[in-house]
Amino acid sequence: MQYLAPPRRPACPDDAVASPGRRLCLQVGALSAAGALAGLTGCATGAAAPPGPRALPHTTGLELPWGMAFLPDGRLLVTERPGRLRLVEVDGRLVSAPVAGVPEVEYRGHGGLLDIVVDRFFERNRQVYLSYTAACAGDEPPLNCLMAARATLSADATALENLQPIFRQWPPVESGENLGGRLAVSRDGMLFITLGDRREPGERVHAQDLAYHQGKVVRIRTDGSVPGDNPFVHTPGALPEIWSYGHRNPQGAMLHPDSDELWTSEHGPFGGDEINITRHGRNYGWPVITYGCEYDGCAAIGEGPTKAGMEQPLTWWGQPSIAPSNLLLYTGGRFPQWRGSLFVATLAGLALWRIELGGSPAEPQVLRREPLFAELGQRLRDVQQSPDGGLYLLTDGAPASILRIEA
Ligand SMILES: [Ca+2]
Repeated sequence: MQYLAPPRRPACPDDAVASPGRRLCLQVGALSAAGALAGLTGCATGAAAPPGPRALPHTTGLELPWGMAFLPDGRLLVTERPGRLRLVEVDGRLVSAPVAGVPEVEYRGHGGLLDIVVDRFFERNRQVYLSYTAACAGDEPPLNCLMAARATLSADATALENLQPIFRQWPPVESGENLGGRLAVSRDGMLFITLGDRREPGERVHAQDLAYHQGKVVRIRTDGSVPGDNPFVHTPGALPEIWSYGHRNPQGAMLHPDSDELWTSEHGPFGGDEINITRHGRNYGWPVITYGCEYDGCAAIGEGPTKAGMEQPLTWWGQPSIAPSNLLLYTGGRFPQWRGSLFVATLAGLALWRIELGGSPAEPQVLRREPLFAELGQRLRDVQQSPDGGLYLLTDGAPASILRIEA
């Protein structure tokens, strides 16, 4: 069983301090300008699981999954990047036939079928939203776009019906990396879509250019129309879907359960992964400011870590990068000790980070951070809360699994 395999060991920084109780090492970094605790890096050193909740197999046999979403009845929809949507029964059984009617995707680089979210009024409208990359222009070189579509899940949950694209990235690009691609729906019916900078050095500057969707978070209504209160609808030359800009690869997104504000997690460069409270019209700095450096040789990027008019992250991670894939604020009753904690699933970090928050939803403070389930040694693609307050992890790769956290 792959989830019980011995852990791989990420490199520990030389100046790491061992914490025997948790068999972890922590490197304390800087305080951010906002005063939030930042720059902590954790790495697993031991094999034994610490006491506390355990991760148990729930579903096995997935291939390159990317996103998962609970239906109100406790079943799960899971995307597989090659272009399949899978249904998981409440008991964890994977329905063998994929859900029919998914959009045609371009499965290349990091692309393919990416995220899925369920409408807040799913019980009334059976509406779901998908993100994916599609061939959208040119044969040589082939160009792709990040897309979003809405569809109705059939009454027997075997097919998507009335599939309708509602967002297409502009302009089309050749790169298949740093896609972003995460979706989140707010209580007031707005769909947020994250878009990465597409990685190429010539592309990253577009994160600061409002004529490009790259390096942005966009906000549309669930029918694809642009809300009139988006920040740049009256800015000449700006794409009206843009909500926030200056992002590198924001691959995680959630609406805060109390404030309904958008929070995102972002893959930074080497040692610059971030959590941001992602607000109307704000500039999150990339590639002008960052706490990280180039992956190749750690050359400096931009102008340093801060600049007037650019937002600071709520919290960030130093070297080595944890590579955050998605985030979730836990509100369930199954794990009372974790109520109100922010969970961040990580790929390279091989752990689920738990962040204790103080302050208010509008002005939160990071009180403490700890990596959990590092003993699994698993790259994690997603973390979600079930309707009955359970906590579930989606592993990466092929074969991949859904893990159920049990007290
Ligand atoms: Ca930033």
